[in-house]
Amino acid sequence: MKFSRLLLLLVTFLPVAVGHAEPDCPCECAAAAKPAAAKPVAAASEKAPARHPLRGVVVEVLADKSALLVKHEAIPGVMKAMTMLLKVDAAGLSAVSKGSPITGLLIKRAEGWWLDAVQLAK
Ligand SMILES: [Cu+2]
Repeated sequence: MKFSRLLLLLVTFLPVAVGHAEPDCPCECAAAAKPAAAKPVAAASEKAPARHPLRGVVVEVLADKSALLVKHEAIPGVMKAMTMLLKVDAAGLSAVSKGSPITGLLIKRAEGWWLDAVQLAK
Protein backbone atom coordinates (compact mmCIF):
# COMPACT_ATOMS: atom_id res chain seq x y z
CA MET A 1 0.00 0.00 0.00
CA LYS A 2 2.67 2.48 0.99
CA PHE A 3 4.70 1.63 -2.05
CA SER A 4 1.82 2.21 -4.41
CA ARG A 5 1.11 5.57 -2.81
CA LEU A 6 4.73 6.52 -3.29
CA LEU A 7 4.50 5.44 -6.90
CA LEU A 8 1.39 7.54 -7.38
CA LEU A 9 3.20 10.55 -5.93
CA LEU A 10 6.11 9.97 -8.27
CA VAL A 11 3.88 9.62 -11.32
CA THR A 12 2.01 12.75 -10.31
CA PHE A 13 4.99 15.00 -9.67
CA LEU A 14 7.71 13.62 -11.90
CA PRO A 15 6.39 15.17 -15.14
CA VAL A 16 6.11 18.51 -13.36
CA ALA A 17 9.67 18.30 -12.10
CA VAL A 18 11.00 17.27 -15.51
CA GLY A 19 9.01 19.99 -17.23
CA HIS A 20 10.53 22.68 -15.04
CA ALA A 21 14.04 21.32 -15.23
CA GLU A 22 14.29 22.38 -18.87
CA PRO A 23 12.44 25.63 -19.43
CA ASP A 24 11.65 26.75 -22.90
CA CYS A 25 15.06 27.63 -24.28
CA PRO A 26 16.90 27.14 -27.57
CA CYS A 27 20.12 25.75 -26.17
CA GLU A 28 21.49 22.31 -26.94
CA CYS A 29 20.54 21.15 -23.47
CA ALA A 30 16.85 21.53 -24.29
CA ALA A 31 16.99 20.80 -28.00
CA ALA A 32 15.51 17.37 -27.43
CA ALA A 33 12.70 18.68 -25.29
CA LYS A 34 9.63 19.59 -27.26
CA PRO A 35 8.56 23.22 -27.15
CA ALA A 36 6.75 23.53 -23.85
CA ALA A 37 4.99 26.69 -24.95
CA ALA A 38 1.72 25.32 -26.19
CA LYS A 39 -0.71 27.03 -23.85
CA PRO A 40 -0.54 30.84 -23.44
CA VAL A 41 1.26 31.48 -26.73
CA ALA A 42 -1.84 32.68 -28.56
CA ALA A 43 -2.55 35.23 -25.86
CA ALA A 44 1.10 36.25 -25.56
CA SER A 45 1.55 36.84 -29.27
CA GLU A 46 -1.25 39.38 -29.32
CA LYS A 47 0.67 41.77 -27.11
CA ALA A 48 4.31 42.84 -27.13
CA PRO A 49 6.72 40.05 -26.20
CA ALA A 50 7.82 39.93 -22.58
CA ARG A 51 11.17 41.53 -21.81
CA HIS A 52 13.13 39.73 -19.14
CA PRO A 53 16.03 41.53 -17.42
CA LEU A 54 19.22 39.57 -18.03
CA ARG A 55 22.67 39.77 -16.50
CA GLY A 56 25.66 37.94 -17.88
CA VAL A 57 29.09 37.96 -19.48
CA VAL A 58 29.92 38.05 -23.19
CA VAL A 59 31.75 34.83 -24.04
CA GLU A 60 32.09 35.64 -27.73
CA VAL A 61 31.05 38.41 -30.12
CA LEU A 62 29.71 36.92 -33.35
CA ALA A 63 29.45 39.97 -35.57
CA ASP A 64 28.77 37.93 -38.70
CA LYS A 65 25.67 36.50 -37.02
CA SER A 66 24.64 39.73 -35.30
CA ALA A 67 24.76 37.73 -32.11
CA LEU A 68 26.53 37.41 -28.80
CA LEU A 69 27.39 34.21 -27.02
CA VAL A 70 26.36 35.10 -23.48
CA LYS A 71 26.84 33.26 -20.22
CA HIS A 72 23.82 34.50 -18.34
CA GLU A 73 22.51 34.18 -14.81
CA ALA A 74 19.26 32.38 -14.12
CA ILE A 75 16.13 34.25 -15.14
CA PRO A 76 13.44 33.09 -12.72
CA GLY A 77 10.48 31.58 -14.52
CA VAL A 78 12.18 31.88 -17.91
CA MET A 79 15.39 29.85 -17.98
CA LYS A 80 18.17 28.58 -15.82
CA ALA A 81 21.69 29.95 -15.92
CA MET A 82 23.44 28.91 -19.14
CA THR A 83 25.57 29.98 -22.06
CA MET A 84 23.57 30.70 -25.19
CA LEU A 85 23.50 32.64 -28.44
CA LEU A 86 21.48 35.85 -28.38
CA LYS A 87 20.70 38.02 -31.39
CA VAL A 88 21.44 41.70 -30.91
CA ASP A 89 21.08 44.85 -32.98
CA ALA A 90 24.07 46.79 -34.32
CA ALA A 91 24.17 49.01 -31.26
CA GLY A 92 24.24 46.01 -28.96
CA LEU A 93 26.95 44.41 -31.01
CA SER A 94 29.24 47.44 -30.85
CA ALA A 95 28.53 48.23 -27.18
CA VAL A 96 30.31 45.16 -25.86
CA SER A 97 33.37 43.03 -26.39
CA LYS A 98 34.53 39.59 -25.38
CA GLY A 99 34.53 39.30 -21.60
CA SER A 100 32.22 42.27 -20.99
CA PRO A 101 29.82 41.97 -18.08
CA ILE A 102 26.48 43.06 -19.50
CA THR A 103 22.85 43.61 -18.78
CA GLY A 104 20.00 43.57 -21.26
CA LEU A 105 16.43 42.59 -21.87
CA LEU A 106 15.78 39.06 -23.09
CA ILE A 107 13.00 38.81 -25.66
CA LYS A 108 11.61 35.77 -27.42
CA ARG A 109 10.82 36.51 -31.03
CA ALA A 110 9.62 34.20 -33.78
CA GLU A 111 13.18 33.90 -35.11
CA GLY A 112 14.67 33.17 -31.70
CA TRP A 113 15.97 34.83 -28.56
CA TRP A 114 17.05 38.46 -28.72
CA LEU A 115 18.88 40.65 -26.28
CA ASP A 116 17.68 44.22 -26.36
CA ALA A 117 18.99 47.33 -24.55
CA VAL A 118 22.45 45.79 -24.19
CA GLN A 119 24.64 47.71 -21.76
CA LEU A 120 27.90 47.20 -19.96
CA ALA A 121 27.06 46.14 -16.42
CA LYS A 122 28.22 48.41 -13.65
CU1 LIG B 1 19.46 30.70 -21.86
